[in-house]
Amino acid sequence: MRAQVVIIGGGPSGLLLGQLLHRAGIEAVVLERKTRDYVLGRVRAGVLETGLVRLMEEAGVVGRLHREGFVHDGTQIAVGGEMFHIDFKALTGTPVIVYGQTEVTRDLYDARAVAGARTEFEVEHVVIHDADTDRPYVTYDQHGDRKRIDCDFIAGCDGFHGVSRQTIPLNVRREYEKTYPFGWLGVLSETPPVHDELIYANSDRGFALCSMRNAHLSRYYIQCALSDHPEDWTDKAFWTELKRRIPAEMAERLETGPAIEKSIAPLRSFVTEPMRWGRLFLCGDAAHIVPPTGAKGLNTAASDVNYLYRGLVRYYQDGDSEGIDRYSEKALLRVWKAERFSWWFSGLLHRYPHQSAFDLKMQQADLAFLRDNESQQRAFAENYVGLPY
Ligand code: RFL
Ligand code: PHB
Repeated sequence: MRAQVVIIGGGPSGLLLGQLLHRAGIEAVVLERKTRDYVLGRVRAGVLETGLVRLMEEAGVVGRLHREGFVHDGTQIAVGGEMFHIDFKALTGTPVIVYGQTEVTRDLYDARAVAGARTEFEVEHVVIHDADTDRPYVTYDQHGDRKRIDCDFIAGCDGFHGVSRQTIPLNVRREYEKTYPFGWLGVLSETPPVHDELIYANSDRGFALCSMRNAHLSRYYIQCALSDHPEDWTDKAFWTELKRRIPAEMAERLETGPAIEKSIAPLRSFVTEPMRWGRLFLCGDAAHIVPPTGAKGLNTAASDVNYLYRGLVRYYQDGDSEGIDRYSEKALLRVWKAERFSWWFSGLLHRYPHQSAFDLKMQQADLAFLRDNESQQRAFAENYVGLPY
């Protein structure tokens, strides 16, 4: 079998790229290791930059997002008992949209089904062959059969644990990594959000985040030890700890309820360079990871998709390979800025095991500068709403 592009991974990067290419008349097959329901069951990001929303518009998949997504003109930062507001709209003219990654993925799967585009689920042992030649192909097992797809290009959208990045030889690939000495314990609950904006909280007991999915569904996180397990945390213990980390006024207002999902994610910063090897292009978590502070993971995946999609369209429509030749360079320039912002914002809000009294003073001064200085707030807002593509 043949396709113009084989996309490995049916997460948000792979699906968005597939839908954009489909609209441009470029045929792409998506290979996904899990089932559709499994992919849709993963609770992850919740804040979309307008760049991602525009790509969803271009992909023709934006109806529900505009109806059900919440426009957020700013965010709250809590320090001890106090809160201050950063007004994205006033500082940058741009808001962000709160709409779950699960919903983005569901909309893209639905659009793929309507378009009749091919998605192969439950594929195993995906192997990329001859990516450094003009005739690459991909093999995989599905329900006991070994299959092969010949193609022009391969998009590695298979996340951090996928096969695509590993296919790039070690003497070509350079990896940069930082791990953090804590994780985030996340809870989803069918309760109204405590505030109409997100609250990022720095407290003596560690970081907390109050987020949401809609008017009846809240998402909360607290910094936890890497050795913790979700089962160690009863709902009661979670709510008690969250309340201690947010301003008293918010703690009083917080409505608690049973957790309908509870999970722990470790925090990591990671980048691989280059993001292209021959006819293989890496997109999203396959190439880079950010800590979730600042909600850049999904959004940075989308900016990669933007560059690759435009590069492929230029190649197929005009025979011009400049876009794909410069893909890695352009994507990485923006990736590193998102890495810097997520790393800085994580450092601003968390408690670290060996933080000295001096380190704490630096954190407090950094927070006070953000609270009091409009230029700093503007720089923050520009990064949060998303740097231009
Ligand atoms: P994904 O979403 O990991 O999707 C990759 C897809 O590839 C499939 N796959 C394979 N398919 C075929 N063959 C193989 N060999 C394969 N190996 C893997 C997988 O099953 C999967 O369906 O990557 P993508 O599309 O690049 O999207 C990136 C985003 O998902 C990611 O950046 C964010 O979700 C990161 N992230 C968060 N970002 C935020 O902005 N805010 C958050 O609150 C947030 N929470 C999270 C997160 C990531 C998490 N992970 C990865 C553990 C919470 C968690 C738990
Ligand atoms: C979320 O709603 O899951 C969320 C929001 C903002 C973040 C991270 C996660 O920075």
